[in-house]
Amino acid sequence: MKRNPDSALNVMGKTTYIDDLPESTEMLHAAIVCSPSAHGRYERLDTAAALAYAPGVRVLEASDVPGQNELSTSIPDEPMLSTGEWHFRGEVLALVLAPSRSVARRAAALVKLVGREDLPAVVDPREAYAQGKLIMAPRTQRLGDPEAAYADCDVVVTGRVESAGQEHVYLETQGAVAYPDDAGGVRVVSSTQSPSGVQSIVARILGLPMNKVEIETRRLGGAFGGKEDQASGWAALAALGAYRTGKPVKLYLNRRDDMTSTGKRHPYSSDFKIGLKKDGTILAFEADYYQNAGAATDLSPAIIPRTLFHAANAYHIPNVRATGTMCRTNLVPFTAFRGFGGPQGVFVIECAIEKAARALGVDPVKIQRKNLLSEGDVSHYGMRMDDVRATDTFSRCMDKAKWTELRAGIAAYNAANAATKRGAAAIPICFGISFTKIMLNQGGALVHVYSDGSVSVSTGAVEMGQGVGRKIAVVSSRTLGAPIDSVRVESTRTTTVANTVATAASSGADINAMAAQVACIEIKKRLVALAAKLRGAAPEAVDLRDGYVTVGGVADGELSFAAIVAKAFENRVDLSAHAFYATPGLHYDMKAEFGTPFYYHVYGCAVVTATLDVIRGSYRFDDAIIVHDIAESIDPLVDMGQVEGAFAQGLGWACLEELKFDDAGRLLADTLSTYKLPDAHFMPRMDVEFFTKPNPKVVANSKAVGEPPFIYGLAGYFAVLDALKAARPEGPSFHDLPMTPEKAMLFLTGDLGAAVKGL
Ligand code: LUZ
Ligand code: MOS
Repeated sequence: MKRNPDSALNVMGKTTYIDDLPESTEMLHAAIVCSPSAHGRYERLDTAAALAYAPGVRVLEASDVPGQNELSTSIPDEPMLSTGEWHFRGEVLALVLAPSRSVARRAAALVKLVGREDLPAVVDPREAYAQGKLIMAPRTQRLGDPEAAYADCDVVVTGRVESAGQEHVYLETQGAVAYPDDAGGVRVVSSTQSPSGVQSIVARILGLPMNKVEIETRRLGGAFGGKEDQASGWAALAALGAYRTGKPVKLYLNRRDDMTSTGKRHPYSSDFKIGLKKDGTILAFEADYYQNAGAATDLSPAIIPRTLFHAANAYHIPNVRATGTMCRTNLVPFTAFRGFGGPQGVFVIECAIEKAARALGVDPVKIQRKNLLSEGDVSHYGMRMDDVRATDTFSRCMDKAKWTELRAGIAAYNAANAATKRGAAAIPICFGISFTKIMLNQGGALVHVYSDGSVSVSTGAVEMGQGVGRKIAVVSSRTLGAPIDSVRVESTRTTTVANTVATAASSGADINAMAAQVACIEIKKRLVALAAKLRGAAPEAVDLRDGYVTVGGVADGELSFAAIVAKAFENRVDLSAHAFYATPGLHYDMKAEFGTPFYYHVYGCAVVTATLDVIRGSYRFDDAIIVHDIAESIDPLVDMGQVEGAFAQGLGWACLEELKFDDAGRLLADTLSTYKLPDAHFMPRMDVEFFTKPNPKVVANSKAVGEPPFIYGLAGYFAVLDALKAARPEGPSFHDLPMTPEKAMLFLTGDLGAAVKGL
């Protein structure tokens, strides 16, 4: 298999992003004026000093918005430009335009707030809950009767779980360039996962019909969910600038502005109660998730149900209650991030199992194995689980890790060593594939075959380094029988494929490669019919494969793909096709919280081992063994990159990255020198094996890959916790992610109580 040609460009630094687009001399550069605290108001802005700073400076405020000054796609609570009250630190109050970026930034620093008054701020979700500050009413999913089931349990354990947020740290920060057009519209090149989403927001802000707004997305330097919803504001600000000045406007955040003003993974604070039989069978589980939604609705109402759907992870539990509450605080509006609330949900049940295992005096793996989903189980949201791969992947992973010997080896090591301790943990996964909002599970494609046999494929998919373009090219090439090198996947534009959804929910390839395939099948049918006519053969005997027409299975050397295409053009055959795909079989009753919200699930298991320095609290990860349910891989190198990258990002969230806000709502880790990311030294040796049973539901028998393996990172948390318990068996279970060396040390010295809530 050839390599994805994008990889070479990425590795050599030759890929171009928005900031690499050629700039014209008339282009204006934008800088933002941000709110100075978590909550407050002002009477007006004093822009005199900014305007006087240099010729050509302009300041745009809410009153300059010709349309509706609103970014939200649900509850209207997120003005693009503040109208006098701000609700989080980093909210945009004004846009400053200038002939150069540095002038714009310096002028922005001169904008003053007149009549500033700070107001009380809430940063803690439970406090917001106590004050009744909710985004929407809580949601609850139930199965059976947990309250009644506890009576039949031998052990019942309760606990509290904290998980911190996570910064996306996409390599390319948020940005856009907007160009006015002579018909009163705009064209915007945006770093977004959702060009159509940006199109509708820009149209709303400018008060234009959508056909006067074109969005183009070439490729992104990463997104991870951060540009699913939150690219719109930056694109709309640039568009407003272009609309008001008649000049192209570039808005590109620097890293600190990006870290301050854009949403991240939601922090959660949760309570659980779990009841088990002595043999480890889980009879009942309850959880209350307090989601720190931040200051605006954003995607929180879509993220909460995914937390609930993943409340039981890969386990069948007969009695479940899971309640999710979206708490409104004065932090930046939190948003989509790889896993979309799922990892936060999985962490809670895994903490409950860890604590229950302690109470029962057994290895958590015993409880995990005992309760894995089986074929035909009905989940707590009413979905009948089929093609279940929980036990297959779990057992394979345990075998590869030689779990029994591993445990015995660790016990022997820990008995012989006082200064270092080893630990190990496993995490099975079961991740639902489909947008939880059913409407979003649709996509389109437009395929042109040019008269020389080269192929142009457009879809709604956005390439963000994840390789979706490669997968679409492979599927299109295979379907058409055209050589892979003749297929070009185009930039994503609202004028080629309309009304698309964000490339998100791991479904980019599932939806868009499928749509491309449908379009390619249509074109191929026409080419095959023509070839059959030319060769006097029955159409059933004719095919197009590996660059040639075949008749009766034999390649026709004179009818290469390009040759039959040339003939088609001569014969006035349409060489273009548009197609549409909508994921079948999805339905969900939001009132009853019951249905089939997912097309299928992705399974897998990870085992991680760690060695802890008992004096310092520092640790290193030794090995990660992963068995991942990839089904038939469209491109194994792309998929391997996704699994390894997701695991690294998950391990960073679970152990290393500390998104720390102070009590006044100020982000303390707002640069890459204070926010620590995983690097090659942090990562363990990785042994990733693909579980390759085909998935006939999806294009090329494949499975979605982007998000599920993120959750494997949680195994790192529990591996370190396992080592900590070996060092200090009388210490409490503590469930407060990330497991930083600082927390590990406080645990070892017995001083954790002050640092961890709910101990
Ligand atoms: N976005 C979304 C997502 O709107 N709905 C989802 O279910 C989802 N899941 C994962 C990532 N993004
Ligand atoms: Mo998303 S968290 O952009 O799939």
